[in-house]
Amino acid sequence: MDDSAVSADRVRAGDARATARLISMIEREDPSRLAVLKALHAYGGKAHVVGITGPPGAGKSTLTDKLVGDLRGRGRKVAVIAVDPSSPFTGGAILGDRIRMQRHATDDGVYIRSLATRGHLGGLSRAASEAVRVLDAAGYDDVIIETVGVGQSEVDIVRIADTVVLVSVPGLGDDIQAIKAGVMEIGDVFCVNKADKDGAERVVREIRAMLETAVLNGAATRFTPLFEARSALRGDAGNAGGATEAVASRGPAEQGAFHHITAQATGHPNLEIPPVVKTVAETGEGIGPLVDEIKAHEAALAATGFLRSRREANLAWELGRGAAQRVLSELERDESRETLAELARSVLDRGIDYYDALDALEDAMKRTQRAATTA
Ligand SMILES: Nc1nc2c(ncn2[C@@H]2O[C@H](COP(=O)(O)OP(=O)(O)OP(=O)(O)O)[C@@H](O)[C@H]2O)c(=O)[nH]1
Ligand SMILES: [Mg+2]
Repeated sequence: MDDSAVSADRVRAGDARATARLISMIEREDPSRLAVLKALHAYGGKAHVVGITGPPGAGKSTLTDKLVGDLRGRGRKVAVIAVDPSSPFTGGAILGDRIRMQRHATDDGVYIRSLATRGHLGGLSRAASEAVRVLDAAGYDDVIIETVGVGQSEVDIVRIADTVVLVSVPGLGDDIQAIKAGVMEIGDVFCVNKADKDGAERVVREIRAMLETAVLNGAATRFTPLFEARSALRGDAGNAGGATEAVASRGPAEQGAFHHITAQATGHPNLEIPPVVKTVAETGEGIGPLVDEIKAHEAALAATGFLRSRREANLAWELGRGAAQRVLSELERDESRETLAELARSVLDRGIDYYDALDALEDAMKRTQRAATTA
């Protein structure tokens, strides 16, 4: 098959080769991908997009492999995108992932793919968004994106995923603490993997304590708006009620699976924090409960209407970034460079000031744009 044979129909019909080709076109920014992406647009928006992120070697790929197995058992079609910004095409990690996930290779309800780009800034993030849209339109019920790194990762998983699973492990040492405190705010579901190792219970306690503190301080976390939307739905004050309300007296059904009460660190018996799940990815221990929490989060997003709000905010952000990239590539054109140099000379010669130069540049770009649209 060559690229010209790649069509929306083929992708939607579950043709894995067409899907693979299309994602390769996305990786190398082939302009001919756009027609196919546009034709797929109408069919998207159904998949649950799950981000798996955490420090290198935390067991994200092993975990993802087990998640795939569990979700398949629930009758869902699953796609996985493994993003590796550091090792384009040749990375050992990617090879490892392929081998690790090989057992799904013959299952046509599973699609696994690593993603890399030639690496100008923002390229990988754009590619990841586009690949997610393709797999969504191709009919995968769950699209899992694995990204290495926490916070500083080039692919902003927080902007792509409906549900972010933040993976931690015991034994990372104290230097990771400072990083952890910040990244705690990006997770929806927290996973402590390698629970077979010493110190797992301590990591669980630390994470819960950090989450409790964040909630009590009214920190702007990723999960705060969902918690608020849910307590509004229930008609109570949730955590905003000073965490003193008798949440614990509600039955499990009312609380929902995604409802956690803890008194551990702070002594507030009814404080609600996100789930913290212990797993041993290698043996599959804890995977069922982890999937339950991921799915409960999806259900909570849907029930509160917050799924739509989150997607709207993400898309608005992505549109802004796309627009900025268009401006940047416009500025790279020879004509633009010449205009920039001319303006720079005028500023140096004290002809105009820096701000006049910026205004003049904006005008020049608008003129080019108008010329382009009327041409
Ligand atoms: N003891 C133990 N080892 C595990 C567990 N899960 C994964 N590992 C091991 O940890 C190592 C790293 O696992 P990966 O799944 O490749 O980790 P990763 O987070 O995907 O790594 P990168 O993608 O390179 O960041 C491998 O040797 C796994 O076998 C676990 O639950 N317990
Ligand atoms: Mg990995």
